[in-house]
Amino acid sequence: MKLVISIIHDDDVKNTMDTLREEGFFVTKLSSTGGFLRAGNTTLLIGVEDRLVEKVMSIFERCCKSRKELTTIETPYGGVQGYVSRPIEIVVGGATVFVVDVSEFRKF
Ligand code: 2BA
Repeated sequence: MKLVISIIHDDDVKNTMDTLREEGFFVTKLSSTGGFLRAGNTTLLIGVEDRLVEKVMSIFERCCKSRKELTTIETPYGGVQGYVSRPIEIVVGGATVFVVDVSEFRKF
C-alpha cells in the first residue's frame, strides 16, 4: 500500500476531490501553507493499493493546472542600508506529489 501526499492549488480542490471520490478513493484534505509564497494551498492524503497509484496520478494530471503567480522579492539597494521590492513571476503547480510506502494500515 502507498500513501499519496499531494499539494495542490486551492482552486483545483473541488474538481480533484469530486473526481477522486467518484473513482472510489478515500481522501483527507488538509489546509496547508507554501513556504515560499506564504499563501494557502491544499494537501491531500490518499491511501491506495500500489496498483492504483497511477490512476491517482492521472487524476492529478487531469484536474490540476499550473498557474503563473506574481510575488515580490527583496534585494539590497545600492550602497545604502536598504532593500527594494522587485516583482517576479513564478509558475506554481499543477500538483506536487509524494508517494510513500505504508508499512501498516488498519482501521478500528
Ligand atoms: P510554495 O512553497 O509557496 O512555492 C510556490 C512556488 O514558488 C513553487 O511552485 C515554485 O515555483 C516556487 N518556489 C518555491 N520554492 C522556491 C525557491 N526556493 N526558489 C525559487 N522558487 C521557489 P511549486 O514547485 O509548484 O510548489 C507548489 C507548492 O508545493 C509549494 O508552495 C509548497 O507548498 C509545495 N512544495 C513544492 N515542492 C515541495 C517539496 N519539495 N517539499 C514540500 N513541499 C513542496
